[in-house]
Amino acid sequence: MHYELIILGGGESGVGSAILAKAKGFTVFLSDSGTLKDEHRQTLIDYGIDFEEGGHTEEKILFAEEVVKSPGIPDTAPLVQKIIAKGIRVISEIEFAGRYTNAKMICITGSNGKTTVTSLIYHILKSAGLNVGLGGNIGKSFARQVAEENFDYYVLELSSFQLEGVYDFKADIAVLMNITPDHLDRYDHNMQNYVDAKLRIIRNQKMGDSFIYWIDDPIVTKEIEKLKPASALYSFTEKNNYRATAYSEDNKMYIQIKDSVFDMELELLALQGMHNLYNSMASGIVAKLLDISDDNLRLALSDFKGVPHRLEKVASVRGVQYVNDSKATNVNSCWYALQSMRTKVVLILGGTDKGNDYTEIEDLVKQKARALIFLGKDNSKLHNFFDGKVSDIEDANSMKDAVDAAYRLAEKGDTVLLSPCCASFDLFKNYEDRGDQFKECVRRL
Ligand code: UMA
Ligand code: ADP
Repeated sequence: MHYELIILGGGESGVGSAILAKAKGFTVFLSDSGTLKDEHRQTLIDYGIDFEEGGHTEEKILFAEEVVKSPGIPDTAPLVQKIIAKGIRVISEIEFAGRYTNAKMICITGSNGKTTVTSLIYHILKSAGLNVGLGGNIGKSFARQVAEENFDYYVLELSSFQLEGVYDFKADIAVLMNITPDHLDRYDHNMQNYVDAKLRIIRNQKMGDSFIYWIDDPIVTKEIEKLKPASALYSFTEKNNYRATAYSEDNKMYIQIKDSVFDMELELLALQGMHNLYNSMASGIVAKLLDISDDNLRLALSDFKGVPHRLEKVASVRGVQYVNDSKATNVNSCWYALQSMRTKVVLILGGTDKGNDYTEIEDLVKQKARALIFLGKDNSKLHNFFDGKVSDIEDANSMKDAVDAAYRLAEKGDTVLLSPCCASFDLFKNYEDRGDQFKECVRRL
């Protein structure tokens, strides 16, 4: 049988794409090199979608008209190279699903802060009564929602992996939080390749569309000069820089937009810390662009519950505060976590290295870290960098060992911070598993 559309990968993204493809009348085949999760296999059977698992059959795949590739599969995978060499277009789920909805697209990317900002914008719009969906790199796949829901707005978190495969897709409102090194292992250790993927968030934007960015980000501002976006530009900063759309002064944040000024006391914001001020500002600009009232915005910025595994306070045990920042999977996010700490810190870090350079956190570690605990299968890179810079350094092979060591090393008034700088896949299923195990071990202390 000849299939028009091939879906590579049968995870959240691939299964969602297959459901949408089937709904739109394509002859579609899903191929997964590994073992499908039971729920995904069952969904494909329920929807009558042809699929294979345990390997990719090239004879089926190399004759497709188009291939929708799951974000976890890199372009360098030999099969993907063969598909490209045959001239078959390889797109992402976002490109595919974007063709079948007229909803207004609010898209968020950045090296850090994506999930927080996406969730906060969603909270603001939903609280204001808009018919809005949440998706992308978070939760239920965008494609599946396009197939089965009828939203007027989508708030989409977009990873660089997803952005790699967008061509005609357009964000009506694009938010780029920041660009710092991440995922360099996937980008040939070439930062510009990663930057280029991120900047695809403004691809196809025209006059009337909006682009929100951090005015102090050296990489993004340089790219803006180079690319000269046609969209209207809006920016944010924690400084009192009136050239920015959102800025702060005298413990208040301001958003000046559409001839009006929104203001709010910083202490009333649900999310605290400098990075979270950026997150509130970016979200606030989106809200004002969509004409959310000041009262609704103020309420939503103050009653947002936050997202687990991001600077999440777990418990205070014998005067020591334990904080779960398991989602800090790169060096920059750990920098912001350390920067927001008011006490001495016992820092638990380590895991799967993504081409990390720890120079960025060196000064903060020297200032604030009482001890470091390296939690990973291979801690040699961490030892090479930090040995001799902090007096107490220990290795741990499990979360229990790490938390026990932290308990021993921390002094009253300290904070034990899990902010690993690394991916979690060496010892844990994912960052949620790592954070959940941390919380469990702390509760058992
Ligand atoms: N697979 C193949 N062939 C290969 C390699 C993998 O078939 O050569 C198969 C695997 O066997 C597996 C499937 O592909 O069954 C997995 O695909 P995937 O890794 O793309 O995972 P999904 O479950 O589809 O989830 C993806 C995103 N995952 C990644 O980008 C790695 C999810 O982001 C996203 O929420 C989901 O799509 C929704 O559409 C997760 C993530 O870790 C949260 N993102 C990265 C991050 O945040 O750092 C970018
Ligand atoms: P992402 O989805 O981009 O990974 P998250 O919102 O999940 O971002 O936050 C991940 C980590 O990054 C958090 O644990 C926090 O320490 C840090 N962080 C959150 N927002 C920002 C920001 N605007 N700038 C820098 N770091 C941030």
